Amino acid sequence: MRNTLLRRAAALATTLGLTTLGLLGAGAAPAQAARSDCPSGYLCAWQNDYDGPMFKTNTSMATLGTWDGKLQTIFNRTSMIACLYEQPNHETPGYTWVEPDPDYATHYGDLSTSSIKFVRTLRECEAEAYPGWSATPSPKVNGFGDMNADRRADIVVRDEAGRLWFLPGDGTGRLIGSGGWNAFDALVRHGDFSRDGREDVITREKATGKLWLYPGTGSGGLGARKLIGTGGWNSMGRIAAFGDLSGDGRSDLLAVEKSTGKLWLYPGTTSGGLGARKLIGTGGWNGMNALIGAGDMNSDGRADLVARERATGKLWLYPGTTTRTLGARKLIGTGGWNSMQPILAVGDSSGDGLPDLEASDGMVLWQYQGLATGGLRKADYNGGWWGLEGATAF
Ligand SMILES: [Ca+2]
Ligand SMILES: [Ca+2]
Ligand SMILES: [Ca+2]
Repeated sequence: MRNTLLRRAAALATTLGLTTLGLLGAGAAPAQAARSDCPSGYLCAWQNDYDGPMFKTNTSMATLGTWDGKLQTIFNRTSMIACLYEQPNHETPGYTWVEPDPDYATHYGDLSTSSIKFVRTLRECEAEAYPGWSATPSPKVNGFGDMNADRRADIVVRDEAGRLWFLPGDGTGRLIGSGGWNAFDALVRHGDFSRDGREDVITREKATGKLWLYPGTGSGGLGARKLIGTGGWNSMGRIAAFGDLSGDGRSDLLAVEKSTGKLWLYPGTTSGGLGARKLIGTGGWNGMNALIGAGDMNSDGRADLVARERATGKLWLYPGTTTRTLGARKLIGTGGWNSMQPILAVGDSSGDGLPDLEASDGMVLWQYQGLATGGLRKADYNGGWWGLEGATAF
């Protein structure tokens, strides 16, 4: 009651233009004192405009008790997105959300909130942080794109909050990186750089231009990282972990040089590092806005590259050759591919032993079945892919 009276005095003082504490007297609260009562790290709410008792919580709540249906003015001083559900137990449909904001509250008119959940990414108000992903087991053991040797093609997703998720292809997901992965502006995999028979992940650190190798553990997780590029990798545009093009049984990395549009091959070495680079594309590669290590798409035993042409939206297959270069390109997508994001090459998801491509139209992930000739056939629906604009999949 005392607080309420002080607030009314403060509000009156504001109306009268008497806004200094001195005029109000010692201990008096300034106007809108109730808002400042909301501690950092909490979501606070009032039934009216900062008037009356204040609700506060810093944990998700399945029911709100006496506050059920009474949260009108919301002040989210947590670091999380608050999902506000019309039903108890975070049931949908019927929810809205309030982004974290240390300074400003949000007003709602007739919202009837009955439960609250705090999440890191908006998608989690009604789904998992990661997309659904289902792959048919391949006849090939330890095939391209299979990080945990269960014959299913796997996907790794970095969510908007910087967490890393492993998707084994059975519809589930598992957290393999608890945070900080937003420090990287390139995340690629495919190929075994650490020479233990398991597929690895390579990342480029945005702030330093360093290149890191995260060795796959064989169960979908990643081991202790190793520095494989001490700096300067920011001068490269797109990079792609590719498979073995140099023909020595080790995996190689491809990178496009921003200033020249040249495509370079960085061969993997016996020590798990990268050797002296070799020019394999003399120019024009800045015109490609996706570079995808796709595995052996044309069934000749050598790893191939898929690239998307920015100007046309076409998808091209660049076959690996016996001379350790890229051969004459072949058109495998006649257009429209610029609207697909991401385009993923994660191995054989259709179960016929041939590598496939996956591409999202922003709502669902479509399977483009790889044909033995290197071509593609739009085949199947592979999972929901909405609300992931801020995510990176590879
Ligand atoms: Ca797998
Ligand atoms: Ca090939
Ligand atoms: Ca296939």
